[in-house]
Amino acid sequence: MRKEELDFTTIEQLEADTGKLCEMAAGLGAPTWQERKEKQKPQCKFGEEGVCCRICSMGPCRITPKADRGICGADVDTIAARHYLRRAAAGSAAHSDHAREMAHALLKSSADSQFRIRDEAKLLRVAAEWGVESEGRDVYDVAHDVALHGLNEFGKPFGALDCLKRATDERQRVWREQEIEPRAIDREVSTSLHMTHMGNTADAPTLVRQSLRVGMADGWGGSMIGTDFSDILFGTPTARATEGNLGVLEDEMVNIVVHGHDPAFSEMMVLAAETPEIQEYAKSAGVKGVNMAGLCCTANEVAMRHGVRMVGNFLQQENAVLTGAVEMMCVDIQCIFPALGPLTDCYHTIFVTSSPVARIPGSKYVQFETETAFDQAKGLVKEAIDNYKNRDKEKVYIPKSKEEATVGYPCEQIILELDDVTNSHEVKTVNGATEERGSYKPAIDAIRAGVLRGAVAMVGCNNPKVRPDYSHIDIMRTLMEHDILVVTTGCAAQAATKVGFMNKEAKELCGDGLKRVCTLIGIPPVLHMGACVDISRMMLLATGIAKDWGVDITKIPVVGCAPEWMSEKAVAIANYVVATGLDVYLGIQPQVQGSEQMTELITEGTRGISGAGYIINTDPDELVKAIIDGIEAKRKLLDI
Ligand code: SF4
Ligand code: MSK
Repeated sequence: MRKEELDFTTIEQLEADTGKLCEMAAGLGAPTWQERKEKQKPQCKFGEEGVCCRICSMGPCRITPKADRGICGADVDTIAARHYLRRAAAGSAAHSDHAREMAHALLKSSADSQFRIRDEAKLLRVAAEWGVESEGRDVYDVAHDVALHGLNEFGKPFGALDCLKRATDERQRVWREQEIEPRAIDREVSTSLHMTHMGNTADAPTLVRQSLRVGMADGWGGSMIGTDFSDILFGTPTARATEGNLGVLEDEMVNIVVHGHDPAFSEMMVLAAETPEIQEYAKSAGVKGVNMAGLCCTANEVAMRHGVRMVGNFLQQENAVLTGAVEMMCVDIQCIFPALGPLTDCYHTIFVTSSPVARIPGSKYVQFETETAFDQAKGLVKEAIDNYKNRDKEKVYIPKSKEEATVGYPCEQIILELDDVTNSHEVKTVNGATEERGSYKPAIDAIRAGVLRGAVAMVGCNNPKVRPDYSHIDIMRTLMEHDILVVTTGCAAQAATKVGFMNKEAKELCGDGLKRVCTLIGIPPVLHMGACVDISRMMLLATGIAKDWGVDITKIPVVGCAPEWMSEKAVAIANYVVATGLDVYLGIQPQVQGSEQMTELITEGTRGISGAGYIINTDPDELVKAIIDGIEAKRKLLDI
């Protein structure tokens, strides 16, 4: 197929679909974020610039031309830095608490339940790495010890996180010497909150250093453990076909949307819907079947492991309900609009919350427990089937737009794809465990030769401060044209799906070099690596490339980019990516620009600590130009 023949969905089509849904919603009096955003204008400039402090009840204090300090004497730099660290700590806490849940699920795993070991090789690899004996033992005894070891990483009193040993020696040295090596995960979160308590650290550079450390507790702690344990329990993802966008909802089927982040809940829903019992139930209710669809990062999890189709990303969560065709929306944790309560009241949609961490008014609360999860899931699917008869045809509008995608490229899959081309696969035994590892050398050779210029980890959310999805799409397209491979997670990944960038035919949109690589290996030019918790996979990918290349990670032409980020988790992520040694290009301001010192610290100051920093530009065209220039500058330093 030639470029001119490609007929992928455009951003204008996506916006037209949203426009039509919002118009119908207005007719029904259904509230939307677009309407609420208008009512929030103008947004508070003090908050925007990070110069407002509410840390103690002598405040709130704001820095203005007439007041250069808060009541306690905190200046603008202290105030901006404290709030920045608090956001990073909250993000780290969120990802890591998710991981803790996965550890508890692993601790309860058994051969006769749905929480069983699906990737034994990975379990044994982690066991060997952590010194958990596996020789001659029952696999579940090993799994439970690995889970306990993981749980200990949250609160161990001494030492640093074990996953740090996966990094290059050089990185480990930098982290140690710069004192950003995270100790226990919970300790870094607690210390961050303690440091920012009224009357403690006022020194902005120290607070920025701790932001890196608490970010590291997420990326090389909570997130990394969460990803490993999900793979062990539900299987390490492999490349598979799926589809994405609102058009995956079915007019004549029961639509259930799973939304959030924790795969434990969504996995059970997907497995339940596939049982003969549920299929029979649907038939007896006179419906054609159950159509499970994912939203936000839960979508990434179930798409990569089951091929479940993805209905959309963060700012599309209301759109799914507005179609009037969703019988049930089941959520777990994070990125869930409280607005879904009043919104689902306007439709027949049953809104189910499942976690004590995310209780939302207007929802039906079903507390999910590992022991009863599968039966609870079957009960919910049956309830959704029963609800199909309540669908009001007058309210239904399902946009047609959807695109095919190939998803599921964790490091293991990338290595396999490269092996298939070069036959460099080797099987080694490390500490008693079988380690199958090829090498990133073919990709490195392509970068050295200039066929590929480099790679960008595109991550992050949507944010109504910018045209939703536009920055993701615009930047990815330009990178592809410039022979830069994109690996992506989270809501950025779904933006790519919606416009066909994860379709293998999208190679036609690329420069000659990237097109050649995609054709040879048989991959799309945008590789799907998972949910936002899986950005830890990206750190291991960059580490693997640096190790196989034999250079420090700061030197490889690989960078991170979050053009539409919004959450506190994104602040934690940006910090650990920078601490890992990769520059991060941001399209949304991190709300510290009221402080010149903080602006300097996060863009330049961190370079003296980890060798990387932020590059911030809210214009996507200028941001992508900066990324390309940054990659070319790294190539020049490597003399390639
Ligand atoms: Fe105001 Fe200081 Fe209290 Fe912040 S900590 S609210 S600046 S008095
Ligand atoms: S869901 S954190 S909006 S990526 Fe992970 Fe999307 Fe950002 Fe939530």
